[in-house]
Amino acid sequence: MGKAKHSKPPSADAAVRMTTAEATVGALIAHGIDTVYVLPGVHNDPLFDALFKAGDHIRTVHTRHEQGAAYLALGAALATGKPQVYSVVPGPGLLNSAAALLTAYGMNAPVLALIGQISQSAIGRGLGHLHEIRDQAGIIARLVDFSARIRAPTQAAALVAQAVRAMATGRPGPAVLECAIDVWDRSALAPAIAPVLPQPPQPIDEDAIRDAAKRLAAAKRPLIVAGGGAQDAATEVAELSRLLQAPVLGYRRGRGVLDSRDPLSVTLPLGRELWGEADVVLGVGTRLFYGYTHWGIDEELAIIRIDADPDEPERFARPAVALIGDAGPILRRLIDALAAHHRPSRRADMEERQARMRRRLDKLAPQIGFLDAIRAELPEDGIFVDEVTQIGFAARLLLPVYKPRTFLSPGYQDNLGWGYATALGAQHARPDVPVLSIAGDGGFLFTSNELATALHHRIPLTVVVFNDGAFGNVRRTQEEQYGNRLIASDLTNPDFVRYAESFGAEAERARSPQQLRAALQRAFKRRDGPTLIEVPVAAMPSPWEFIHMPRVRGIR
Ligand SMILES: Cc1ncc(C[n+]2csc(CCOP(=O)(O)OP(=O)(O)O)c2C)c(N)n1
Ligand SMILES: [Mg+2]
Repeated sequence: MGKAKHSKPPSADAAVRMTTAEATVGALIAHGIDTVYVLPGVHNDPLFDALFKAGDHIRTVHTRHEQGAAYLALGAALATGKPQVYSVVPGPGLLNSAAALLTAYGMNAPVLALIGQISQSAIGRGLGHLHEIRDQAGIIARLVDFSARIRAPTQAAALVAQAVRAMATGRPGPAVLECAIDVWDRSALAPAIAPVLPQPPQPIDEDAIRDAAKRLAAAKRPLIVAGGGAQDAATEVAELSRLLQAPVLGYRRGRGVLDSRDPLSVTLPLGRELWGEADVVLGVGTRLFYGYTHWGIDEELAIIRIDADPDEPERFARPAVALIGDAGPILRRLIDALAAHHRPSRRADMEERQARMRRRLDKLAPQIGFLDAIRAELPEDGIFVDEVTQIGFAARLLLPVYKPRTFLSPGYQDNLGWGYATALGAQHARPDVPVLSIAGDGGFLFTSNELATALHHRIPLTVVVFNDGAFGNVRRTQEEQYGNRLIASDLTNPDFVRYAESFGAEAERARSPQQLRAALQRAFKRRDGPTLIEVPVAAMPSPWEFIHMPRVRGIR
């Protein structure tokens, strides 16, 4: 798109004269960053010029709102597991992107934000410069664990390297680099290639491995709980689960760690039932939030935690054993220590339990009909992007998920409206597989303006909008718990098909699961642009009895 096609990659030779912006872009490229999701503005003009000059070595994808830029980066990070970058102007640009940054923090997603600043000498003086915001660095420091301001060209490469390393060290998560409007184009002799900092070594606590292995070997009813931190340790989780015949509970961010077709793979509410019976729970990359806060623990239950964040295991209560570091290598050590272990198959028992629970969940029949249509058409490695909507809540419980990183769910922020733009980023970063975004009529309009981005950058994302004419979740609560005093929950919607078509997208309406299947078939064949499918729906049965469930064991 008008970019220089033959500019050279930054050379590995000695220092050359370059601007802060050029050094930053060179460092991003050296760290394997191939895309920057952006919304430009005067504070960052030199950065954009450096991106232009970098030619094909880095793509620039501009969105229609800063929240879109940040969500696209988040979606790309979640779909690939690799660091992703977005850039926006300071003040309102930063704040517009902040909900996505907050979500990236909650999901431990490696999203690097490059945020502009007013001129270096004016920062903190309250003079009223364009986009000035009081204590921007302080606001940022509340949102992410690693942040810094680039104050000179010679600092740029090293700070990018530090930010990228910080995003992958300990608890992973987002990072922010600020740079002042007058620093971006300051030039100096700077190292041409940023040093990629090695990850610090992660020694594994062998005593803790022995202790954990002993407890797991002796456990009569072990349960594994997998969270977002287990997504890259799926092979090891599956192996350990097989060895111990231990069910694996994955909900929201833990879906897809163990293939749903394995009878040991469970979601809620079966996970709660198993939690109630367990004598040892192994939490892998999860806060164990539901277990600790809803279902309860007692003296018969020993908890073993594997977590990248050394502070995490003791947040609720001290576990029996804590193993700190990457889940994969730690699980591998546990598997080695348990190699001689053999247990009778739990298949028959688990199949019986799954069938029994499924009969209860059949109460969600309208949602299941649509989920079945989706699963039938979305390929095994296709990516499903969840939303805070009835089909999403049901998907977390019921959609079969076959592979890690194919079910993207917003974690504990559960922020309405994240879905469409996040899915766009996932689809942009993974053009090789279809990505399906679902949304309610409420959530979709939060980022539906990014349909223009999908068209502009030819991102072949499919979205299904389930339209009940309401913030349905809120309305149902008002009906059931507040004497039907309905307030602020009815919606006036556009004609979604004509709306999407007006952007140039393909769009159609599907009125049944059968029609949805046929529409999805057509949509997934299209690889040159976006599709919207509107599904008009009635109010749906509540999923909450399967999500917020009472205590199953003792007082904490
Ligand atoms: C950022 C944010 N704002 C508000 C909410 C509260 N909230 C949860 S569900 C919901 C309504 C969702 O409506 P819609 O997207 O149409 O889905 P439906 O429940 O109708 O299927 C709202 C407002 C939220 N979770 N996140
Ligand atoms: Mg709705």
